Amino acid sequence: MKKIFITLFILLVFTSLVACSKEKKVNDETANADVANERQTNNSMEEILVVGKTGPEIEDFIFEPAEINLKVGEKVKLTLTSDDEIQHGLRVGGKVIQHGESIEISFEKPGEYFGNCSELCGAGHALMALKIIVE
Ligand SMILES: [Cu+2]
Repeated sequence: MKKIFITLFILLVFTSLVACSKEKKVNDETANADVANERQTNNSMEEILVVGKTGPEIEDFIFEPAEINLKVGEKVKLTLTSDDEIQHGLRVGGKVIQHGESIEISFEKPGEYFGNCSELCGAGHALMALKIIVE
């Protein structure tokens, strides 16, 4: 029984460290993000639906897509959605959006940027990451 608690504690510490290290990689200075209402539309801008998902296993906690490829300066609209009863949030580019909200985002420098879930949604919460590769 004691081993189970020790194992769970180590797992909790590990997942927290993973989440913290991913958060630090977000470069707020190069991200140009504007939170926009979902009802606002811009026909010339691609909209990417980011779906928050959970499941019985820790690795089932994901954003879909988990990876987005952008060109330097390319502006896209990310909209967060989920069928889960529990709330997710998406923290990206120094901003946070909730279910049904959108953010317009672009990056001025190539690199890898990370978003993560901003709502404590369950056991795999810390592993929910959105990777944005800018070339
Ligand atoms: Cu979460």
